[in-house]
Amino acid sequence: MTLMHIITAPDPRLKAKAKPVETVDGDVRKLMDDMLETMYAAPGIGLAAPQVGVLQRVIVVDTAKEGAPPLPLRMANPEIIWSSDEENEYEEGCLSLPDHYAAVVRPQKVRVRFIDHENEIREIEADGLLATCIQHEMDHLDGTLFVDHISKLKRGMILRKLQKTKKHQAEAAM
Ligand code: GNR
Ligand code: NI
Repeated sequence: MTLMHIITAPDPRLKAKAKPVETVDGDVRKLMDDMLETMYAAPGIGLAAPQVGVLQRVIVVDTAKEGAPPLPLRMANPEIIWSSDEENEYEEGCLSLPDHYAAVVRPQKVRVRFIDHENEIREIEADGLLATCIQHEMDHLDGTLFVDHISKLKRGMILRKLQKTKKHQAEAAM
């Protein structure tokens, strides 16, 4: 198991489109496990491969409540094959936009098809926070961040603050 470095905005890798996985082999399985370890350590409830600099269509998610047994999900090439008309608003955060939060509206339920860690095709129906989290992670695979779903004004505020934080951190490290 290896802890990976999580990239923060602005970074061109967070805006790129990730490539489909051909087969979930040992290398992809190790990536999934390293991403889960990195996600739990952060801590976060989801992580997409581009956030650790890997431009492959791989996400991991665990929305189990604190103290409850973990429910890790490992997905390659996830696709939304159905989404509800009913919508839901959540206050979203992102490990690549640290310390910034905004309300995002998305479908309340989604049906997702993906390849699991054993290279089997699977489908699940997700609701509530799990549905939000899967959609947030899948956005990362197409270079979309939660701030791309909010007003231009709010997005600009968050991205400018992050750029400033990064500059200060770089100066402090010199
Ligand atoms: O840890 C995370 N929390 C979260 C809260 C609300 C909606 C989405 C998320 S995902 C985020 C981790 C992350 O950045 N995944 O890409
Ligand atoms: Ni994110």
